[in-house]
Amino acid sequence: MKGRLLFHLACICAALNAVHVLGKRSGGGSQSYVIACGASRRGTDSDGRAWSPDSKFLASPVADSVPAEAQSQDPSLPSAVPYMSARVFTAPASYRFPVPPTARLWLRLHFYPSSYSNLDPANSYFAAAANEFTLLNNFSASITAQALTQAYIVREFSLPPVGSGELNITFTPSTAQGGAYVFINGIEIIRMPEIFGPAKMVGFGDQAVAVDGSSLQTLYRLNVGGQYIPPTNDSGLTRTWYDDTPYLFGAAAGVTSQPDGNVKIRYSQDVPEYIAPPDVYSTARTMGPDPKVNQNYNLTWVFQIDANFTYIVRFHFCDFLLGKVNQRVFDIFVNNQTAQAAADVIAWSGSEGAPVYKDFAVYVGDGPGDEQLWVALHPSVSMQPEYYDAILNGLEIFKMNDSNGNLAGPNPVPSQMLLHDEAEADKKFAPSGPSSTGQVIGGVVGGVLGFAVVVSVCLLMWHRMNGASGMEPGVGRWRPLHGSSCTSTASKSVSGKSNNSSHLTSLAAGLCRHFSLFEIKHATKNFNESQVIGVGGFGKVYKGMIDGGSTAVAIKRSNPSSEQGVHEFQTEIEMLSKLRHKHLVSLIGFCEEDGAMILVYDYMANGTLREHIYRGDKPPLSWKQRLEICIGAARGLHYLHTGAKYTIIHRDVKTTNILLDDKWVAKVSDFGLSKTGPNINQTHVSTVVKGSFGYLDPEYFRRQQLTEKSDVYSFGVVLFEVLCARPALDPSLPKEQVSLADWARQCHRKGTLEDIVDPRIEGQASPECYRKFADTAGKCLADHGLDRPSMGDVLWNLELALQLQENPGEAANSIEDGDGENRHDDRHGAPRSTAGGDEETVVSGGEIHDSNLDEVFSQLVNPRGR
Ligand SMILES: *[C@@H]1O[C@H](CO)[C@@H](O)[C@H](O)[C@H]1NC(C)=O
Ligand SMILES: *[C@@H]1O[C@H](CO)[C@@H](O)[C@H](O)[C@H]1NC(C)=O
Ligand SMILES: *[C@@H]1O[C@H](CO)[C@@H](O)[C@H](O)[C@H]1NC(C)=O
Ligand SMILES: *[C@@H]1O[C@H](CO)[C@@H](O)[C@H](O)[C@H]1NC(C)=O
Ligand SMILES: *[C@@H]1O[C@H](CO)[C@@H](O)[C@H](O)[C@H]1NC(C)=O
Ligand SMILES: *[C@@H]1O[C@H](CO)[C@@H](O)[C@H](O)[C@H]1NC(C)=O
Ligand SMILES: *[C@@H]1O[C@H](CO)[C@@H](O)[C@H](O)[C@H]1NC(C)=O
Ligand SMILES: *[C@@H]1O[C@H](CO)[C@@H](O)[C@H](O)[C@H]1NC(C)=O
Ligand SMILES: *[C@@H]1O[C@H](CO)[C@@H](O)[C@H](O)[C@H]1NC(C)=O
Ligand SMILES: *[C@@H]1O[C@H](CO)[C@@H](O)[C@H](O)[C@H]1NC(C)=O
Ligand SMILES: CC(=O)N[C@H]1CO[C@H](CO)[C@@H](O)[C@@H]1O
Repeated sequence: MKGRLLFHLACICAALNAVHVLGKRSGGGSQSYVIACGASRRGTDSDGRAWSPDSKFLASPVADSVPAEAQSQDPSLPSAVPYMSARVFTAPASYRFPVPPTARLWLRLHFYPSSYSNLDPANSYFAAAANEFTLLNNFSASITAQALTQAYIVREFSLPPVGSGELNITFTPSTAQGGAYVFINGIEIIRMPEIFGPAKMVGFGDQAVAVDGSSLQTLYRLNVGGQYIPPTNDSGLTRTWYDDTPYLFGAAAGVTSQPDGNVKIRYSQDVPEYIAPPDVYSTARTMGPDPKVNQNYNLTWVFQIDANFTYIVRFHFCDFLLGKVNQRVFDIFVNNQTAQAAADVIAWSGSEGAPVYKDFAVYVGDGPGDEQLWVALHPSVSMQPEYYDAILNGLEIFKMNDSNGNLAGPNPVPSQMLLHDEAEADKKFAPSGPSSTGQVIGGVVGGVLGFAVVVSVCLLMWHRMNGASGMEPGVGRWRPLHGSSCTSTASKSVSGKSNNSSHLTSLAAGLCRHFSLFEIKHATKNFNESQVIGVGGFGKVYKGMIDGGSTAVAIKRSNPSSEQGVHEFQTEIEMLSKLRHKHLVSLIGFCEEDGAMILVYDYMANGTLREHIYRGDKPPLSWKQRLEICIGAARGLHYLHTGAKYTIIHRDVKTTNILLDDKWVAKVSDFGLSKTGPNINQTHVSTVVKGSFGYLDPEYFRRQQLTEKSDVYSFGVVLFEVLCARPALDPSLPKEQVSLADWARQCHRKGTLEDIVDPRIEGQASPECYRKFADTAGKCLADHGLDRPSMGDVLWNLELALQLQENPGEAANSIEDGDGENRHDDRHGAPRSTAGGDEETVVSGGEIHDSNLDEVFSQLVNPRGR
């Protein structure tokens, strides 16, 4: 099914492992269950944690249950276990687990909506109950995952002690929907200490709500002012803590702080370590240094929640900066009511570095605006503290079961825009009624992570392509960007809810993630120079950490004033969102708030190819590594030229646009200058000359006619750069050597090329391999595009070179056979004797903007007059 297949084309976002599980320190022991449903044998997940098969816990007899395998594996799944197997029920069915009768339990349910046994995930609606508690009702994992733009969902519940010692988890397909069925991928049952006590009811004086007999669902768990904490770093309860920034309201975000050096968090009997790990208490958000500013604003977080439930809001505090009473006193508001006046952390905890937590309960009814929970802090001016400031270290929000023992809320409503995009691509999801509010309730993992948006790339692209008649590049295909409507809080962008973005947003948001400017600033430490990893014509590239510091990304920020930048920004989003290939850099998302034009990419740990060849203090790459990198880059370019519906010409192939990931896989980047190539009736695209000096195809330069052979030329320069370890243009050298392209070609012709080969790889290349490589590079630099090989030919020859390197004798004969005749790919094997066919084309009147151009041009165009 197309939709499923395309699922995999979705942005490859963070391979965030939200589902690390039981920490080694957990006291769970034999009373914990970690079950992979539908699995036939024990399996291990990516953390090395063992998941057992579920069959022996099924309450027999279960005639209507089948184990099933997911038909496809989404790239953002943290691990095949437990998500790739499932148990499917078409009738009510139960699991039974013997449990300790006096202990509170975590129950985590894992769902990966995919096609099991050819069933459509969109038809799966079901209820889940744990003994007398209803956990889920009319639950659609598919809709929920879609709304949260996640591939999989984890729901975390905390159940009160089960007196009978037997936990009965029952799944029931919804009868309201025809053909409904249940699927479940994983179940965890983990013993936990009783961490809940009575919680003060906000707005009811000292009245408290007892939590002991109730079940709770974790909605949010934040390490305020700090970073993502994986379950393995939790203090034994395998919880996941997230960064709070997506939930901050408004522009006033306060400041984050950490203790100087190693302040030891002093746990006590009242606040033992399992309440929250040291990482939570040792980072905080405060309001900032200016008392006047602080008096005039509230430090505020906003959360999406379900109406008609009571919520427990747990505040974690630990002051490691101030140590005296009445230095920092503040009021705590929950849903605009005073939950606590004159909170003084030191007065509560007794000393600096001692943690303390406070629980408040609030009932959220069914009025307008009641799907939100507001949490705010403000200095207690009336107490006249030494500093007008507030502090918060951690925040947890739990939903309590209602008086019927129910915890289930409605399915979230995916944004209309997403639905529209998806419906166009694949009629799989029917829009589910009107929605303006769209309550997006994350599970504990849920609301927090913005995963790959699961939409169809290709059909969308088709629509666009079909809509764009003719192939005049860049004309009328994009409307100008507006300063953008994206002034919403970051949480909206995380849940993919903004519904009125510019044209670009609505197209591209369906394809990848939309970041708020705030998220980007947070990720880059407010565009701190220390984060800069590159500078290009487009602007600066920063390294950033997103998703609470768990994922490294490269953030490219354009210069907002440049008109050309806007166009290239659009081009790049358009190009990249259509293209997915192992050897092309993946776009994760973008931000276009407040005129900012920011692109977020996969972070390439090993930087540019150039810095590994020269101009870097990196250890030199071996010959074979270089060859493999060239092959990877050639593959990426070959895909650009032939893999998409239209030829795409990169136009700026160079060693700084070939990036290397942590496994040394080469990825072509920077599509800002790309153009779609000529259609069948044209042989070239006329255009203003762009590109980088030293790599520019002289034919393109002369005639301003762009063909994919211009990329081949530039790639030839790259090949020589790799071989000789010197820049494409080096003005410090004698005149005839300035241009690598000219010099290398000359040397190659004279047979002296070996003299300029990088001495650090001397002796590493077999003679046959070296010759093949040099010949291929030389051919790429042919004066006339038609005399140059296609990218497919280049790729093939480089692969041959690699073979010759590895098996010098064996492949020798196949060279001559293979080279000229045996291979012709359909589009590029055209006989080369048809040269001259494009002579009649008129040179277009593109202007050359660069004032230095003539000077450089004279260096570039060689005197032999090609
Ligand atoms: C489990 O609970 C369901 C629903 O509450 C009930 O129908 C079923 O009989 C129970 N099964 C066992 C084995 O207790
Ligand atoms: C988890 O803990 C380990 C060991 O203390 C530490 O090296 C690692 O950085 C921590 N990871 C995170 C995400 O905090
Ligand atoms: C909340 O409860 C009221 C009264 O029982 C009911 O009318 C309303 O439909 C409920 N709202 C939701 C969202 O369940
Ligand atoms: C709290 O107040 C803000 C405005 O200050 C308002 O927008 C919001 O809806 C209020 N929240 C609740 C839950 O009443
Ligand atoms: C802070 O929030 C409270 C409760 O919503 C509100 O009464 C107060 O006016 C707010 N203060 C500021 C400065 O916004
Ligand atoms: C949650 O359910 C239990 C058992 O049905 C019940 O005793 C308790 O009062 C419920 N909690 C709330 C807050 O209604
Ligand atoms: C079940 O959920 C779907 C999707 O949210 C909704 O359209 C439908 O009305 C719900 N059915 C019932 C019986 O609540
Ligand atoms: C979406 O649009 C509706 C009106 O069409 C508006 O009421 C709502 O606030 C918008 N939501 C967002 C997040 O912009
Ligand atoms: C979206 O924004 C545009 C201009 O910013 C406005 O004219 C239009 O009414 C908005 N649409 C909705 C549904 O809010
Ligand atoms: C190519 O030219 C032919 C004849 O002029 C025309 O019918 C056809 O539509 C053109 N194809 C494209 C892709 O422009
Ligand atoms: C030179 C360099 O940055 N090398 C890194 C390439 O990537 C691997 C894996 O991340 C690192 O271990 C190297 O240090």
